[in-house]
Amino acid sequence: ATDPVSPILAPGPSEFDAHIVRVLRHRIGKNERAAKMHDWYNASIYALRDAIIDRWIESTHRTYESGAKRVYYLSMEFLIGRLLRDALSNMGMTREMDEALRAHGLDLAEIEELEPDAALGNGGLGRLAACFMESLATLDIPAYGYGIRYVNGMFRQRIKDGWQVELPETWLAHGNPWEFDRMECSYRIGFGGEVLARDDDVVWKPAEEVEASAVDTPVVGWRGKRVNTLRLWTASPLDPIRLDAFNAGDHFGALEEQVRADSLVRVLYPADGTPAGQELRLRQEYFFTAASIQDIVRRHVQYADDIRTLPDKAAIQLNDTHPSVAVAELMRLFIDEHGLELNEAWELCKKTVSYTNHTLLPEALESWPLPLFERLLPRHMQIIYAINSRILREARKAGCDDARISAISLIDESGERRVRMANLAFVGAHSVNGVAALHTELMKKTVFADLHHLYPQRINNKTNGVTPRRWLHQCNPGLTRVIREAIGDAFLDDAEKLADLNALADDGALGERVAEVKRANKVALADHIKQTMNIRLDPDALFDVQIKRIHEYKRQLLNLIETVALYDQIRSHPERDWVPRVKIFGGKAAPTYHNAKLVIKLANDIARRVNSDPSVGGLLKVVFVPNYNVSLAERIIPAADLSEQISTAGMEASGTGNMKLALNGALTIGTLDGANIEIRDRVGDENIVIFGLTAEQVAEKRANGYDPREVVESSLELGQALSAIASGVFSPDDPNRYAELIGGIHDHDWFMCAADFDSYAAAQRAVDTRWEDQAGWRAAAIRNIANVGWFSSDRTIAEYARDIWNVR
Ligand code: DL6
Repeated sequence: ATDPVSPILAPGPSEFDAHIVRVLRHRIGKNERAAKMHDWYNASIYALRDAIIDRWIESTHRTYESGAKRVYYLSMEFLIGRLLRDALSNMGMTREMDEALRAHGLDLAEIEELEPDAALGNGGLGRLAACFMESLATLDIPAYGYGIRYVNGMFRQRIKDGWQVELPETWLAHGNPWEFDRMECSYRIGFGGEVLARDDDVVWKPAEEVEASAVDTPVVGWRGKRVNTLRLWTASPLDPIRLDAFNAGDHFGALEEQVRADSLVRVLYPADGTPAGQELRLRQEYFFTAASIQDIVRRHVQYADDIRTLPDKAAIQLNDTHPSVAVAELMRLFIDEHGLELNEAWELCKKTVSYTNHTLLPEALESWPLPLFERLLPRHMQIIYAINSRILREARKAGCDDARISAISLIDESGERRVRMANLAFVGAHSVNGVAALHTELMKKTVFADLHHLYPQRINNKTNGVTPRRWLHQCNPGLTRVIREAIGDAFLDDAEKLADLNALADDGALGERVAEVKRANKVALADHIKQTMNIRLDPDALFDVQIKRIHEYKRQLLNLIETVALYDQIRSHPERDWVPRVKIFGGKAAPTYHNAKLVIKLANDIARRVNSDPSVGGLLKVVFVPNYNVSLAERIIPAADLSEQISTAGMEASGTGNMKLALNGALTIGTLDGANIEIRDRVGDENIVIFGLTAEQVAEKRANGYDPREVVESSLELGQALSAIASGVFSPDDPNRYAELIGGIHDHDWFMCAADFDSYAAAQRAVDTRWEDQAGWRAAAIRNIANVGWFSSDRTIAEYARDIWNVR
């Protein structure tokens, strides 16, 4: 373990070693002889934590003293991954820890491997929240992240006979040394019941209540300047056991309340195909949002006795629509608890709240059946009606016609009535942002066209970013060292300084060093895959990587079809000079998403066939790496040569994997979608491989209809690959397995796999040609590294701070 930076805060190694040993003895109750690896792991974290706590207390104190405005990031997901390496590196204590452990014959890298991934998120949205938390601390902005402490986060993916099987992820099984229970910080969260009018007041009498209690995790910024708090809520019943029922012999029934409370924080994304699943999800959203809003308001009134100054001291960012009930909850507290009038409350709410949209996919834009919402949150429903009447009157005044009014309404009246959470977030916020330039423009033209017409100033763009600490310094220490030697250390504090590499891009010696590091990372990944999957990979082959959630719009299927076409070509033309390729896939499918799970099976079916076919002579290998998570991403990304960012144009809001891979020197093959466009603008056309339809062309084809069969007939390669898959060449045990999946391409090709195939295949062959010129490839890789520093989440957060939150 090498520290990318020199130590800044650390005590000397022997002092730190002594501290670990003390912790081992007094907190864990063991001496060095009795300690097992896991005891050393806990002792290491507790010892490091002690240094962090001092910073944490100091940071909190500084915020109270200065009366600074705080940022509150409300997110249903925080995809954190492991924390030990991150915290050590940000505290500048990696070397001390390494030396201290070595004195006891222990290896820091092995200790790091014991840490489970905190997988409290699905994918990009949750990982973005984790990067933002780190950048907020790095930029010394006082901030809290608020979410749920799921007992079982994202499921563990096993691949059994090629199929995805979901198992619970038990990340808390051995405790969590990072967290601090704050039992004293708890709130009652109500559900159901009725709303009573008393004199001039309105009183909500919930039918049930649970207690939300805070569990805090410190978030260390780069160089340990500030430590912020990630506050996750856990749930407990007010009455843990009904003793009368227990004593009457109903032992399970007596614990019903405990089970009900547990279910709120049990899993990350309860399947919402059933009414019970939907209700649980809405309950989860309200539970964590209400606890967070109450905590924010409590903190404010404790130090400023005027609730009206809340917007001066608090900026509440809603990460997607999941916490948008915050608008109604904040209004409820303003009106019912603090006695404000509706108009004043509304103005304060808008000034305090802002909302980020992360998707245009209609199925991901949340709305709740009105009867469910009203039954669970009757007071909030009244408030939403009151807001709606205000908004719709405003719209009518502004000249909106009936069609526009019904699109703007917070209630969807088109079928079964539903509460539109995105509209609620939009009207209750002063800022609504998209996450990449194209996405933001499409928000204005599509899902929010009518709201944008009414409030033309509200939508703005904040292109996503990733933290360079985790996604360069920590995951790729070899490359970090080479860059430091080439351009010095300034980029460690300002990723845009990576641009200094541009002047050296054609320097052959630097190209060699970058290539050596890449090869070493590929060897390490190949070793890992050999050990875990027993597949042997050639580190000199081109490592072609598509790692992300499995979704039809992300088009893993297009990649697989092209893989099959390449396999055919290699077998038909063995005399050609094929570039050896390793196709690496990783990602999870939502448990109820049939086609996505079928794509995983297809990847595994193709892998089995191709990898055991001697006629490809090792020129092509296909690997589906199980249980893709943050830690695996940290292994795979530094080893990638080619980054697959091939979504149907207009459908990927931004992507952040695209940024991480380019930052680690992979060339992108991609469509003009999401942040790919901005990556192209920065790295230059010559250093990225773009193919396929544009978002406009996709929209035009969908609107005017197009005949995919015609396309398939006109492309020999595509036709052959599709019929091989559909006829069972890769699934001899069940020849019809993929007939329907491939039938969808022939019938409508909604995701434009056929439409983009020829262009994609040609782009892949252009990649081969580029690869043959290794010096050119290395120069392009360096230009990618040099020009994606702008995609640091420090830059993104600085923009939010300046344009949305109005914090320093
Ligand atoms: O903004 C973070 C991330 C984007 O990079 C991805 O392009 C986008 O798909 C993802 N959105 C979601 C939306 N889910 N919901 N709801 O995960 O956000």
